[in-house]
This record gives sequence, structure tokens and C-alpha cells, in this order.
Amino acid sequence: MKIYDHHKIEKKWQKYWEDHDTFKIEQNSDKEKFYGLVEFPYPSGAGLHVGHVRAYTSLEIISRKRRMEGFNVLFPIGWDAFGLPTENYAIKTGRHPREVTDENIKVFTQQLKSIGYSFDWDCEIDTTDPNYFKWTQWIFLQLFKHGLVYRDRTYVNFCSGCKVVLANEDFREGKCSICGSEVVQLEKDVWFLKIREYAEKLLAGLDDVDYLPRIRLEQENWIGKSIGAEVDFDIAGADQKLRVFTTRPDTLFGVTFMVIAPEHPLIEEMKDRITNMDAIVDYQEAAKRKTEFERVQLAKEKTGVMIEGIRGINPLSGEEVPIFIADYVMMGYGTGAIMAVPGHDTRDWEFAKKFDLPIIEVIKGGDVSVEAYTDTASGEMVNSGFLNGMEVKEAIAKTIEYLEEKGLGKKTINYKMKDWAFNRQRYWGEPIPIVHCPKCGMVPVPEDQLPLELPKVKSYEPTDTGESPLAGIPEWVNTTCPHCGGPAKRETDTMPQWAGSSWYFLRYFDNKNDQALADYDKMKYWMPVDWYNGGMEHVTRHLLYSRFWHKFLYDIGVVPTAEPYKKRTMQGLILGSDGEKMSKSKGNVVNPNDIIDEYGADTLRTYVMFIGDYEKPAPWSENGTKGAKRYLDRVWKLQEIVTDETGYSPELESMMHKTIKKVNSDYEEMKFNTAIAALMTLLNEFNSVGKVTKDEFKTYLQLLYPVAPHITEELWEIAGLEGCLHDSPWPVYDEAKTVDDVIEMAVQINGKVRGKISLPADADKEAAKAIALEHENIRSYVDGKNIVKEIFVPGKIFNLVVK
Ligand code: ANZ
Ligand code: ZN
Repeated sequence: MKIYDHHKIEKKWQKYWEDHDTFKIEQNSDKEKFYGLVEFPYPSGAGLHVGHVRAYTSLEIISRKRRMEGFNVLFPIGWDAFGLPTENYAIKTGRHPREVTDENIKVFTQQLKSIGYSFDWDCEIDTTDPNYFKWTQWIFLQLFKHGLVYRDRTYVNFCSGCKVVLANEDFREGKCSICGSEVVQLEKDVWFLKIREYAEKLLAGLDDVDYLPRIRLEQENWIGKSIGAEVDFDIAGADQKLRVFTTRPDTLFGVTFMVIAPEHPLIEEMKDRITNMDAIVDYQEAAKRKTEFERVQLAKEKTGVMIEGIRGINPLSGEEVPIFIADYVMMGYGTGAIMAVPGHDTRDWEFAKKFDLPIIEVIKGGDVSVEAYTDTASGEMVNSGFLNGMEVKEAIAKTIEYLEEKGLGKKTINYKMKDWAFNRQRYWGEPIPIVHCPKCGMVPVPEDQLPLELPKVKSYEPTDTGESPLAGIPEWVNTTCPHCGGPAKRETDTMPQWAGSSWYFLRYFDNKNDQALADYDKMKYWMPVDWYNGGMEHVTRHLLYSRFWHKFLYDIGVVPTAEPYKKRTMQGLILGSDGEKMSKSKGNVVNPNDIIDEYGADTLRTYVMFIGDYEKPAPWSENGTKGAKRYLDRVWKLQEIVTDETGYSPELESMMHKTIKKVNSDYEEMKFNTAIAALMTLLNEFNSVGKVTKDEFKTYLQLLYPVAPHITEELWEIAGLEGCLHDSPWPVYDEAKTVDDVIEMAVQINGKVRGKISLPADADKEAAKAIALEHENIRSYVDGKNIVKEIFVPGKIFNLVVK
């Protein structure tokens, strides 16, 4: 026996697969297709990470299995390559982001290839390739033409150090989390996509797909549909009204004050009547420096200022209530104003306590002098005029009816999801293909001029004004209006990181098409993605944004399916050996290259799949890696005890069938760890029997192949088994042989015995029938006829009457 030289074997098979186009997709195929999608990586300078390996190996296993099952498999990879880290690195080193990106892609490619993934590399895509982003820009223009794009003035968080607009997650207490510099609020015109118009479709579509329940929930929560009412409160002695959004119109009699967001326009409108503007302006300034996250935190001490000089009037009770500004009310949700019900809302209760405001109980059940009583999905109304005695649900309906009748309010649906702020003020992104013309306004760049490429520049450093570096290139900015031919200026914002990944799955199977984002017939064959696996961090925005674009493309007839992904699953994180999240600063990052060098790609793959429950986080362990290697060493040694016998030996037959069944279903359910454990158990069994028949060996290699393809291909070849392992069919099992108590039964057709079947002792009629119909002779008596009667007495008689 030769030694298990993983270096040599892995290189050999990787070359073999590449030379033989083993994983190339078939176009125009009659075969059934399987499209397995993994989240394409951002090619950062740090290289591939073992987290990627966990994310990709799952569908790699499924893809290899599907090929053995006879499917035409698309398992592609590409690069989500626009983005800040590359740009920042390029600025720091004085190199062009293009050059840096290409270099990083090279490293990633080499790493992925060295793991032996069965990607079809001819399908590769790169979001920064003009032939790709031409279509990203094209989709933007379709959205624009269909009225789903608009510009709006908004406040953005601008870091004075990084000179970039930050997301809310990127700063705390007014300081940038990246560089620590002060973050200021700049008022800017930015682009928005109207994803809210798709909120209902995005919710409804969840019924037609198979996402893990927690992923579905994330989608629903992010959309955040909320049914309630808008109610108008008059302002005493003025014409203005103050409109609030409430999910609990039934609690109107419990309103003892109102609160508006610090940015609410009412303040500007009524500043002449307000007598404490100084205090209010101070409060507004302080609020600007807080993140939304800080503002909505429940635990924090409530702050606010009473607006002196104006009061609201409760539309049901006619009573006057004071109005406050407070930062726990957000301008971006509902109407930016609330009716406060301290008896039944915790934030309002805390606020009332702090400012010594009255608290009224309107739903029975708690003690509102101690805390807000919020367990109010049901309950009896009190202190509520005409609602007294009613159940909550009835009171909600009655109040809405009353408000609508009197013109005081109406039933309203709100979504937490905001429109998609679609822009970045940096260089390394897709230019937004719009021209600003003083005469014609915003004019789309004609489609035949796409791709609108990035200009070559000397400096892509961002500017102090928060404008993109593109704004500093007059040759690029100054252009002519495609509409009137007059002088005009190009838009200088680029698209956000999310753009390129919102449609990438449509491009893989037709990545060179220059007439369309993809050929319609090809989309009809390959779409939807059958199985999409990725991280939990991408189940909100990325998943929603890509579903939104897809639904829009479906609505305008560009794509053939309403949903892009049939199924979505997730992997857990791999933690450092210290149980902490892997990070450069903690020095606990594991580089897959090191593992491949020392133990081999098959060991890496096996270990990462054996590390624990696929959906749960798992700490890396050097010992675990060694354990996986020892297991493969033992698999390698099996060749010494392979005999020339065919079939399964009697003492192992049942175990073989059971193992096939378990490995098969475990792979499908992403229970890779227990599948591998079953294979380890079977290996022990071979060793205790002291021999493996040819067919047992063959089945074993087939089952292990998706996880450890190199060693199994090699062993297949050494054993002289027919053909190549990757061309062999996925092993099948006999259900009857997987149960311990197997009985034999004669099967009669119209009273005559036509065959014998083995079946589990506890099989019911349906199971027995299924097994009987697999029996060739029995089936020949049934085919083309109708079974009109089935007589089944377990263990005794099984008679089918056919006509
Ligand atoms: C009165 C009330 C009584 C409320 C009660 C709740 C409980 P969801 O379910 O998340 O949609 N609200 C409305 N707009 C707000 C804003 N811009 N900022 C902060 N809070 C806002 O929550 C809707 C509830 O959140 C609304 O119903 C409102 O308070 C508050 F016992 O009105 B409620
Ligand atoms: Zn013009």
C-alpha cells in the first residue's frame, strides 16, 4: 500500500477535474437541473477564511451528490468586489482599486481551487467587471423609468476622518467606530429606491418559498408590517392638526400627553407661538448627535422638552394634553408623532413618571401605578366613555369606525422597512447612470451607452464635503444632456455595496451575454435557485434587496419567476479556538491554507463539516482537525482489506442499507456531522469484520465522496472499480433492509401468489404496497390495471384485487 500523500492526490484530482470539464454545466439539456447557490465572497485582502469553507462545503456536498443523482448541476462562484475595504487599502498604498481587486481575486481563486470545490469556473462573475455592471446600471435605469427611484433630502452620518457617509451601525455617541473621529450630520440629497412599494409582495412571497423559519421571521420583522390607525389631534386655538400613528386606537381615552420627534416640522411651523424655542433647539441639536440605535434603546433614561405654547386636543374626550419633543419618537416611522398612553406603554410610562404626568388605566388587569400594563392583547376597557365594558378587539374596531365616520382618522398600515438609500460617495462602485440637466432635470444615460465606466483618476481620495471623488473630475462630470444636447453634469454618487449582489444569481449561467442580463430561455431553465445557503447576517437586507429587484424584474417581464430562491438555509459561525469570534486583532484566525498544507483539503472539508451542528456556532479545534485526518488515514487503509467478493456480506447488509439511508437524509437536512459519524461507525464495523467486499467499498466511497472527493476518487481508482467515482450513481438503499425486523410475505394478485417481498414487521398497508409494486413480477400484473381492493393482514395475507 502506498502512503496517503494528500498533496499529490489532491493536485492530481483537481487537475483531472479541470482537464475533463467534470463540473461544467450543460446548456440546452434534457436533464433536470439543480442550482445550488452560495453567497459569493467579497475578495478582501485577508483571503479566504474557514467561515467561507463552512458556508461553501455544505452546498458543495449537495452539488456533488446531485450530479451522482443525475442532475445537471450549476454550482457557481464569483466576486462581490466593489466596496470600501478595497478602496481604503488602495488609497493607503497608492494603488488602483482595480489592481488590488484583481490581486485579491487571484488569491481567493487559488484558495478555493485548492479546496477542490466543484465550481464551474467558466460561470465566474465579477461585479466590478464593466460587462457585469452594465446590467446593474441597466436594472437601475428600469427602476428609474418605472418611477421606483427618487431623490430626497435627508441627514446622513458623515465621518470627518474617513470622509464617508456611515451607516447607523458604524458609529456610537457621535464617534466613528473605524477611526474615532467626530461624526457630523450632513444634509444631503440622496437616492432612494422604493422598496416599500414591494412590502406586501415581499411578505406574500414568503408563502411560496422554503426558508428556514428563523430566516422567514427575520424577513417579516425587517419589513415590520404594523396595522393601526392615524388619528388627527387638533391643536388648541390653531388651524394645524397633529397626526399620530397608533396601533392601539382603543387606548385613546388613556392619552395624557403627546410626543413628537425632534425633527418634526410642527416646530418650525409653529415657532412663533412656541415660547421656549431656545430649549427646544438645544434638544434638537443633542438629538442629532445620537444614533437611531441609541435613541430607541428601551433601557435608557427618557429625555424630552415640553413645548410651551401649544396643546393637543383628544378627539374622543375633548381634553387638552401637553405636547413634548423627545428622541424616543423617530421621525422616520409612522407620522413622527405619537399619542402617549402611559398606562399601557412602557416608554410612555417612564416618560410620564419622569415628567410627572397623569397615568390613566384604560384596560383592566394590571396596576398602572406600579408599571405600565402591557399584556393587553385582550382585556376589558375601563375609563373610556363609549368603549367601557368592551373587549380590546371590539374597542379597536369601534374606535376606527368612529374616527373614520367623523373624519378624525383612518385605518393605516405601516412598515418599519424604510426605502432603500441607494448611494455612496466613493469611487469604487457602479456609477449611477443619470445626467443632471438644468433644462430637462434628471435624464437617464441612454441604454446603448452602458456600461458607464469609472474614469481613470489619479486620486480617489474622498473629499471633505462628503462628495464622491468623481465630483473632482471635470472631464467626467461635464457632459451633454442626452435629451436636449445642452451642457449637463453627471451624477457623481456611486451605487451601494448591495447593488451588484442583488441580481448576481441571474448572470452565472449566461455570464457573457451582451444583449441581456441573461437569456430568457436560459433563465427559464435554471431559475429559480433551488437552494441558497449563506450567513445569518445576510437574511435581512441582502435577501430583501435581491428579492425586491427580482420581483420588479418579474413584473416588467425580464425574469420568468416571481421569487429568486426556492430554499434558503444558513450556517453557524466558526469561532476561534478561544470560543471568540475570529478576528485579526485577537489573533485567532485560522487560515485554510495552513490546514490544507499540513493535513490536506479533504481533512479540512471533513473537519469543518464534522465540527458541530451546521446551524450553530462552533469553536475551531486543532485536535478536531487531527481527528479528521486520522479518520481519513483509516479510510485510506481500508484498501488493505478489500476482497473480490461482490454484494454486501450478510453480517453487514442491514448496516449498509441503514448507513446509505442515514447519510442520504442527513446530507439533505444539513446534518453533516451525524452523516460523517455514521460513516465512521461503518468503518469501525468493516474493521471488526476484518474485510470489505468490493460493493461495500464502492458504496462507502460513494457516500464519502461529496465530503472528501480526492481521497475517495483515488481509492476508487486503486481498487480498479469501474469508471470514475464522480460518474457513478448515488447509492440506493432498500427500505425493508433498514429495519431490524424484516418479514417475508407472499403477495397475491386476484388470489394467486405472484411474488415474495421482504418488509418491516410493522409495515402498514401503504408501505407494503409500495414495496410490492417495486417487485418486477408483481408489478407486471398490476401495470395498466386498477387496484380495486387491497386485503392486508400483517404477516399473514396480502392480496391485491385488480381489474
Ligand atoms: C398608542 C399606544 C398605546 C401605542 C399602547 C402602543 C401601546 P409598532 O407596533 O412597532 O408599529 N409609535 C408610533 N410611531 C412612532 C414613532 N415614530 N416613534 C416611536 N414610537 C412610535 O408600534 C406602534 C406604536 O409605537 C404606536 O402605537 C405608538 O404608540 C408608537 F398601549 O400608540 B402606540
Ligand atoms: Zn437637457
